[in-house]
Amino acid sequence: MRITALAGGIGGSRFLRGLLRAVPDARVTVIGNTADDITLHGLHVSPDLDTVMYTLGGGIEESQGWGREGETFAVASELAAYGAEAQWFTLGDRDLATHLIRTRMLAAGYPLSAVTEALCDRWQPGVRLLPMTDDRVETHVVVAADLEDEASGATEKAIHFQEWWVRLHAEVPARRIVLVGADQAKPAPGVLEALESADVILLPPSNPVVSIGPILAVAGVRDAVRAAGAPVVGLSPIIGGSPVRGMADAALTAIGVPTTAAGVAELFADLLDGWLVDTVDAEAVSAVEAAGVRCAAVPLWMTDVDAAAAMARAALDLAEEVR
Ligand code: GDP
Ligand code: FO1
Ligand code: CA
Repeated sequence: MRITALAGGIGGSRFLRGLLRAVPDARVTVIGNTADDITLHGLHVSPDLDTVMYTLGGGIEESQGWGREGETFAVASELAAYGAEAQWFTLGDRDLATHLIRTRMLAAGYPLSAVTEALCDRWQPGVRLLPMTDDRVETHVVVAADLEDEASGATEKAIHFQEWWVRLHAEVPARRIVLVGADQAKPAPGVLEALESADVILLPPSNPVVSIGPILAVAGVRDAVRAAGAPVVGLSPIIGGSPVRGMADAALTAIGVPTTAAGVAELFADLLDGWLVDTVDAEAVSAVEAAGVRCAAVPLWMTDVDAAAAMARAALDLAEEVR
């Protein structure tokens, strides 16, 4: 069975780990979000691709959900001693090797897709991991200007997603979320083919606005998902009206979508054949089905790999029902 999944970081990779346990023989292609990518100290950092690669490859810091296990921070503390920015975003020593190789290969002219393949040679994640695009796409968040900016007459400013998320903990209201470059970006090699040839397309419980949203915003991708012959099944990242972890509610509020399992289903209603909500959201099933999407309620807490595997089986069962 050929499965193609769209994925952000933690939610996406924990689900994928369950999927591989549930169907070890499946050929899984993952289309990863690169709109979180940021250049720091001259290095190209791809948090979501690395989270998938480390989680599936056995190198993740499990307690945190991102970064390398057994990490040390000698370089970060030396950079801080120089007063080098950005100190709100810490790169660990082990993780730095990944960014050094990625940056060196990009500078030598390799596209991000080729670099990702080379990095995965080491980690053997058990999936084919494709960046959504080889072009630069960055999520920016428009927030109210602070006093310093107002001196120049500006009333608002756009900051990099990571600055809003990591430095400001998404506590400053987002006026708009802008996917810079998405319209011009071309899907990376293999992306459209993986959607066309899939037997099932899955939307894991990733952040709908800043993880799945940017992937679908790459020119042609949303249309390719819609046009694909395979059933498209998603899993709600919202349980009982709150994101299980992280600040997805702040991102949903910014685009005017209610933080509910049904609200997220509506955001993807043009694509979805099936949608899974948690058992506590069983009352949402009829609303989702009224929008023409087959819906079922099953436990959606990824407490361990077995729980994630059970979710993956439920998603594949739903795909069979709607096929
Ligand atoms: P990020 O890029 O690291 O933020 O990760 P993703 O975008 O892939 O996923 C983040 C989202 O995963 C969060 O917004 C949560 O809503 C969702 N999430 C995390 N853990 C769970 C879980 O156990 N169950 C469900 N249903 N969603 C989860
Ligand atoms: N998240 C943080 O909250 N603080 C950090 O210093 C930080 C560093 C970091 C380094 C590499 C990496 O791959 C991820 C890192 N993250 C950090 C996680 C992260 O960037 C965000 O949670 C995601 O991009 C949101 O999806
Ligand atoms: Ca992300």
